[in-house]
Amino acid sequence: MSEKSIESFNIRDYLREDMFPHFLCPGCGHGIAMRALLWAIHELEISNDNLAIVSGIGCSGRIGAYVDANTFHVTHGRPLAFATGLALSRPDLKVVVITGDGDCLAIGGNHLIHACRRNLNMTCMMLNNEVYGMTGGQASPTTSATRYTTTSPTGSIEPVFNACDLAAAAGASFVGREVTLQTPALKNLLHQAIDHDGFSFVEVISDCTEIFGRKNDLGDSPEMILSQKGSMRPDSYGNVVDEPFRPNHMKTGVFVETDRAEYGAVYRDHAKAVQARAGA
Ligand SMILES: Cc1ncc(C[n+]2csc(CCOP(=O)(O)OP(=O)(O)O)c2C)c(N)n1
Ligand SMILES: [Mg+2]
Repeated sequence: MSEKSIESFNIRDYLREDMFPHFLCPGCGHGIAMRALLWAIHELEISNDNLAIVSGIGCSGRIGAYVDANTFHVTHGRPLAFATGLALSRPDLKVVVITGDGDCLAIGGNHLIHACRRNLNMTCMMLNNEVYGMTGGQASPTTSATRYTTTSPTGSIEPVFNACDLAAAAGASFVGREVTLQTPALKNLLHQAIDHDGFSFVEVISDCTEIFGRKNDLGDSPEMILSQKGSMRPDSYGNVVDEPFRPNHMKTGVFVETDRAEYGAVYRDHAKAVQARAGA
């Protein structure tokens, strides 16, 4: 596939301008993730007609509404289930799921593990802001220990999911993580994920300034986004990390890239074989 240059990328070509102004809070990282996604789509020369975006409920899920493509805003936790039917029946489409840490790992956690297990051709971009942003800031499966949320007013004491480890263990054939601070790296990761044949899972470390950052004294958007630099492992960025370094055991980059039978192809071959048997 040929790749287009950044100079030719005009994000407006990919947006529904009549949906603006958008509803995201100032400083929300989700918009950066949307830009990186559309930049990757541009590089891959995927036309609006061939792109299907399926999203669940949440600030993350709302992103889909701004993209000028085939978009489906479905029930909370269910975008992977909906996308499974879509990708199976329309293998000609590039299916991208946009979901949040709550949507994907809490109510939708079961769908995630089975999507990873099946390995159907689609990309799942999970925006991890450590919180249920849209509903006012409840704790999610990725809320770090000691963080204050509306459901952990004295500090969260729950262990967290490592979403990438979970996806890898469940069988996803492509798994990666990136932070919004490193937008070109995020674009490259999404490019690889969308190009991958099979189920690809990308965790984006985003930030929720208003609902989460404010409660936890994490500063404004620049402080929150810059802190991503210090919280990743130094080896993710060639050992160059600003001090003070706060290790949180998270790495960025591609963790899994394997060649495994794609479920849609297996399904179509199986259907043909069954039909041939029935006809014989
Ligand atoms: C069945 C159902 N349960 C609960 C809700 C309420 N609800 C809407 S969004 C959301 C959580 C969203 O959090 P996340 O997926 O992390 O997205 P964010 O807003 O943080 O981007 C919840 C619980 C709902 N809409 N439907
Ligand atoms: Mg969230």
